[in-house]
Amino acid sequence: MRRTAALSLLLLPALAGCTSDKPAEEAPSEPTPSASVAPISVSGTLAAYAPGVTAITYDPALAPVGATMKIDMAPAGAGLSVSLTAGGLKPTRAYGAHVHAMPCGAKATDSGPHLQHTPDPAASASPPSVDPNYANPGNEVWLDLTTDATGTGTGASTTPWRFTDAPRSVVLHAEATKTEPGKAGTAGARIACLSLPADGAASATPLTPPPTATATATATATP
Ligand SMILES: [Cu+2]
Repeated sequence: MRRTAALSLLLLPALAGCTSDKPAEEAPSEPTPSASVAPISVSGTLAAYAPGVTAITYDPALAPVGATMKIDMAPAGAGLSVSLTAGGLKPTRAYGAHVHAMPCGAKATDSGPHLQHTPDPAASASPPSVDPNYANPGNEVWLDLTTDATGTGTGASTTPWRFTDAPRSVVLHAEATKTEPGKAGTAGARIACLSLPADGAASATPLTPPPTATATATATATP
């Protein structure tokens, strides 16, 4: 059976109670988060949907079969650094991309809404949140990218928070993500989807950022 996705879960030593025998290079002046967080790296090669396929194209014209998606998540201070690298897409073209709440499925809508740090109380899975107070790159993980001449592109986001609900997919959209009221967070059709493993994602779950956290949220390549 051909595997369309390779998973690698790299476990960090627990941050709490670490009895390192090497000298501290930079002693933290503030409490470190008590939860250990495992970086995860998930990659897949796009294929048509079939049961068990974890990297799916819904629009082979814009996200060809054989194109690749790779997501990396790692702790960044009290927050999270997330990056998406895609290859084999159309050249010099903008794509939207976000972390979604549900795994990819037969239908493009199966990946559910965007994960939000502070959920939009007025939103549900359908219709999704389009209020820029909630649907923004500081409250969601936006990974928009623009491909180069070879069809490769990278989008990245660093958040001062970590997920409380496990992220389960990264969705590639046909257009750059919009920010205006009523359309915020939308980015055209869902054209491809990479599922994230429940166990790996769960390890990035627990988190209460220390009150002194000063990290800022950024999203690159957004209009
Ligand atoms: Cu999305």
